[in-house]
Parts: sequence; structure tokens; C-alpha cells
Amino acid sequence: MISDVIVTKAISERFFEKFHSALELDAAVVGAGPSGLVAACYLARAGKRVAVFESKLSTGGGIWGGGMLMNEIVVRDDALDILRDFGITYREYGEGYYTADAVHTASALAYRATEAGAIVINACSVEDVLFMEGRVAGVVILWTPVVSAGLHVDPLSVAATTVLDATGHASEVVHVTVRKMEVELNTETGAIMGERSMWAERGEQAVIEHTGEVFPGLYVAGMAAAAVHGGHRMGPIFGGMLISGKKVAGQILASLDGDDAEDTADRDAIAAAR
Ligand code: 48H
Repeated sequence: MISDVIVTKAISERFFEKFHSALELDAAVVGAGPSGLVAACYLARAGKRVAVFESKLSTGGGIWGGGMLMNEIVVRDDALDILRDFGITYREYGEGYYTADAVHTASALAYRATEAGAIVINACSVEDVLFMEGRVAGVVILWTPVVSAGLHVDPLSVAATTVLDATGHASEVVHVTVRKMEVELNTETGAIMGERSMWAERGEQAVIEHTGEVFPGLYVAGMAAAAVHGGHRMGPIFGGMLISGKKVAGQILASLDGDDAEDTADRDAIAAAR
């Protein structure tokens, strides 16, 4: 005999256990694309309280479609250690290029992040930040279907010592912070510089170089780093996204743990940040 009510109780109780443990975080990651999931995984492996808020039902962001819906991605050899660390199978294409199945990659990133203890709250949009004492102090969330339906429903808040904007091209968290608080960012101009046209070589470099804190408490990784700092886009090559996710995890760990970071945090992630 299956009790329908027990099914309902099991789901709601277990969900709220998860939800309650996502209310006070070391790191709130916004966006479950490749950079966000890699960052969340390394932060969780280092024992940090981390949750990923993803507006869509599915995690993986822009990976699934590969290039122009051909579901393979390309990485260069500098990101192979991350693929291996996540148990992602890849094949050499030649001349330092490697390919991986997009569906396999998207699945593995979500699997490893959640296995490490990162909580993923999906179908949940970040629409604002908590802003206190001159710094970003958390995120303001609302269910995506509520947003889509245009219902007049107030959101809820999550406190976080650090917030990572991993929302891709849109860099939504940085945009809302600048729009509402008129803050000056740690970019060349102090403003959001906007993404530049395609140039894979430069784009890959820029996304890694510009990964980091743009305002106290607020970090950017992945395509959001390119968009905020005026980097080129790079098309369906994903190594930069993975390296950026690992780098920002190291930066956040170093900021959370201060001088003790080397003792408590994932050494690889911290090394990647340097
Ligand atoms: C919650 C949100 C919100 C919000 C958006 O786009 P992504 O895959 O991000 P990255 O930066 O990890 O990877 C970028 C890559 O996929 C890509 O687009 C590349 C390499 N492009 C190159 C090119 O030339 O085009 O994932 C971002 C995620 C998505 O899943 C969104 O749904 C989610 O963030 N998101 N989640 N609240 N306000 N906004």
C-alpha cells in the first residue's frame, strides 16, 4: 500500500530541511551553468555551506546545446585536470583540442556538485541582493514560475557571506546591484563594461583573468566575468568556464578563511586562484 500523504510529507519535509540549510550560507552561487557548478563543487568539498540558485528547472546552463545544438563541447588541455577531477570522459581531437559529450558533461557537473554537498534550488530566480553595511550580503529569491506569471508575490531572502554571479551573459546579479545601489565596480571603468564580439583566444584568457570580486561580497565567474569586464565571447569552448569556476572557489575560500585558508580549504582551488 502506498500512502499518498506519506509521499507528500516525505517530499515537503525533506525539501524544507534542504531549504532551511540554504538560508545562511558561506557562498550563494547564482546560476548552475558550468562556472557556477564547478565553483559550488570546490566550495562544498572544502566544507563550506553553499547553495546554487538556478532559475531554470534544469542545471547545466549553456552546456547542453554544445555549439549550434551539436551537443559536443570543446576544451583545451589547460582544463583537463578539472574534467578528470569530475570524472568527465573526454577525447583528444588533436593539436591540444579535446571534446566531451555535452549531456555527459552537464550531468557530471551537477552530480559532483551535489555529491560534494552543494544544495541546488532550481526553478528559483535571484531577483535582487541583500545589501548591508556597504556590501552584498545575500540574495533575494522567488520561484521562477511566479516571476513568469507576473504574480504580485513578495520574495524571500538568503544571507550569504559571499555571492557569486555565475548567471552567464546576462550577469544579472551585478546588473541589479549596480542599478539599485549605484555602486562602483572593481572594473577598469568602475561600471559594467559589456561583452565583446567573438574571439575565442582572447575570450578564454579574459574570462579567467577577470574572475573575482567586483564589489565587496560580490564575485563574478564564467561568462558574467567577461560581460562585466568587457571581455570577448568565445563560443562553445568551455575550458575557461571550468577554470573560472575553480579560480573563484579559491578566491572565495581565501576570503572566508583568511590566513587559515591554506590549512582548511581545497589547496588546488586556492592555487588556481593565484
Ligand atoms: C538564477 C539565473 C539567473 C537568475 C540566469 O550561461 P551559463 O551556462 O553560465 P556560465 O558562465 O557558467 O557558462 C557560459 C556558457 O554556457 C556560455 O554561454 C558560453 C561559453 N558562451 C560563449 C558564447 O560566445 O556565447 O549558465 C548561467 C545559468 C543559467 O542556467 C541561467 O538559467 C541561470 O544562470 N540564471 N539563475 N537567478 N537571476 N539568471
